[in-house]
Amino acid sequence: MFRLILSLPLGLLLLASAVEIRAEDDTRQQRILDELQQRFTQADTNHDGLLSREEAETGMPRVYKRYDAIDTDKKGALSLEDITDYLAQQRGKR
Ligand SMILES: [Ca+2]
Repeated sequence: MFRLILSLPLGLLLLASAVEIRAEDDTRQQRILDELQQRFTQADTNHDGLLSREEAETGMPRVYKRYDAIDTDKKGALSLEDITDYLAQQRGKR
């Protein structure tokens, strides 16, 4: 087994570890997304699938603070997608 690892081209090894890191990243991201979904559902007290400003203030204060920035089309209600889009956009800026 050890000999097999040694005989693997270095490039392949690097690629394998890169893929592994990538997979860990995806898992982490999925966990964040799951948690976000859960918090969104809890915060959406009238269950219309949208977060009003009032619902955000009570249930997701961090979203509330950035409400205007997230609510790009100014409809006064945020979908989970609005929030994830915003987060993705923020991540892209860094
Ligand atoms: Ca709602």
